[in-house]
Amino acid sequence: MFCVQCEQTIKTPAGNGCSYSQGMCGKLASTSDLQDLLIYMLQGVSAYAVKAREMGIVNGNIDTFVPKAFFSTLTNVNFDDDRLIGYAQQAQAYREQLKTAYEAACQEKGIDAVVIPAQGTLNLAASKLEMLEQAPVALLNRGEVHEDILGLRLLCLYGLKGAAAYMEHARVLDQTDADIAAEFHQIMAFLGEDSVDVDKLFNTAMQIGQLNYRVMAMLDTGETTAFGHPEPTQVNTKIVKGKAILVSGHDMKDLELILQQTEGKGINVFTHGEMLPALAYPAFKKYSHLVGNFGSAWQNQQKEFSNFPGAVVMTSNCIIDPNVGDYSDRIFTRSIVGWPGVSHIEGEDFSAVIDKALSLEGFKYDEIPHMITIGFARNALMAAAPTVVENVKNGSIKHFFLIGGCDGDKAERSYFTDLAKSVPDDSLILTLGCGKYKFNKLEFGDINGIPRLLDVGQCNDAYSAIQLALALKDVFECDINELPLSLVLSWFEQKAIVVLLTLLSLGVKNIRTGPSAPGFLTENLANILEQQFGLRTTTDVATDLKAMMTAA
Ligand code: FS2
Ligand code: SF4
Repeated sequence: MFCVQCEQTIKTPAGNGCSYSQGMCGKLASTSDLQDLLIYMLQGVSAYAVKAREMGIVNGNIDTFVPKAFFSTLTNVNFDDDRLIGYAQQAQAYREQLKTAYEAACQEKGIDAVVIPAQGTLNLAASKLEMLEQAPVALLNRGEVHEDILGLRLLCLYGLKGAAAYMEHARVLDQTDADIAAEFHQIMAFLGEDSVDVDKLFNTAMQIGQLNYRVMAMLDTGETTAFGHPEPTQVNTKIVKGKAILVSGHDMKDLELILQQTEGKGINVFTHGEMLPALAYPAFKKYSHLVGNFGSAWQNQQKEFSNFPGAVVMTSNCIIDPNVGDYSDRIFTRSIVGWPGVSHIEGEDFSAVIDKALSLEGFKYDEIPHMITIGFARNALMAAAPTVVENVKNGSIKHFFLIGGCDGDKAERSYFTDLAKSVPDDSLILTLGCGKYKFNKLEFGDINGIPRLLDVGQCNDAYSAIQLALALKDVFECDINELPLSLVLSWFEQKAIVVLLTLLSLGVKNIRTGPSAPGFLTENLANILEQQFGLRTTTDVATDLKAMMTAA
């Protein structure tokens, strides 16, 4: 086992990465090895997808499958070995399908077909035990490789995982793009070649950032087309009496299906974690039984789900061991999410969830509501932009902070709460991702009617924040890095990595990330990123705040 993709990875003096019998997230060595084997097989599919495209052969199902299956290897997504094996077997079948079609097309045109080695030829063994014996060939730290090269390869691979996840979120909303799929396959295949070319790997990291910008735009189109543009909305964060379903993750299509199927059934639906922003979309406002948000970010789910007297649906990341909190019989997984022994729902029928919720007690009383305001995505930000600009010009707003990303359970993450509380009163705070739960229930007041805390949405809604920054840059006729804007990103998993790559590829400088540097970034790589982009790790609030305000 070797996995170093998330913030909670095991760091040792001998080298970083979870590499024993189990990762810090609970991922077993066997699951990790199967995930690496799956990635290896997917790289074989992509390599043949690239070759097939050269012959004019494009297969939409395969274009969809590869990022979706890749998504299952992100942190806290799929811990179910049988499902991972199923994806790997499907990958092999798709690879052979593409290979056959490609070779036939070559023969027809009288050209020699290229034979893809390694990922293009490995055949999966019949049993899980034998597959695990094959796995060393696919380990991400395979071979003798300089740590900087390995770090760069992992930066690319983990970044591409984040982009793959957003591709799948967009695909669920009927948004696909053949050019994006082609580029995705090309990068996936390249990463399978174990390149030692530093420049090429570095450029690929930037290419992944650019690709993800287009993916996030596509996802934004999917969400706003399906559900309208988020509007500033007051959301109750306290419990409401009655039977209950809790919907977590990023997939709002699932939330819609659940709301439709629970209408008139006497069940209240709550959002959790990254589903909170859904409450701001016009399409969901017609459902009076969508009553608010319950709980906070993913790392608190074992305690919060234990206290939730209803059914829970995980539509995407982040899931952690449901057996710890003793709710494994009332949690359901969807899409690429998996936990062994937990009910998984395929298709569009949520009656198992509804039946479970009806069989449970539900909340016995109402709590006094506590309202928070959300819904400052692209359109709402743009609508507010003229007033914001006026307030910048008259000196009422002096600085913007983007404090967002992932949440996590390390104590050092109080940094983000302290930072939000400490920014000067004449500053606005934009936030996004589940990192917002570190401060989104606090009162920040307003500046001449503009709320000081603007919740932009899910982690992928970084796209909206980028649109605001680009609009402000145009209004003030300056470079994006000359705006009085400081970005502080809390990172945990691979979606945050790709959002960071997107920002870097757009030329955004001086971003701070925390609470610690990724385990796969060596000192050399961190230095290069600091020199080229001013990228640095957070230190302490007072020092960072002073530096950010001085730089403005
Ligand atoms: Fe939070 Fe987890 Fe959004 Fe990340 S719910 S850390 O996957 O994607 O952010
Ligand atoms: Fe370790 Fe994170 Fe990988 Fe889990 S996802 S095995 S905690 S690095």
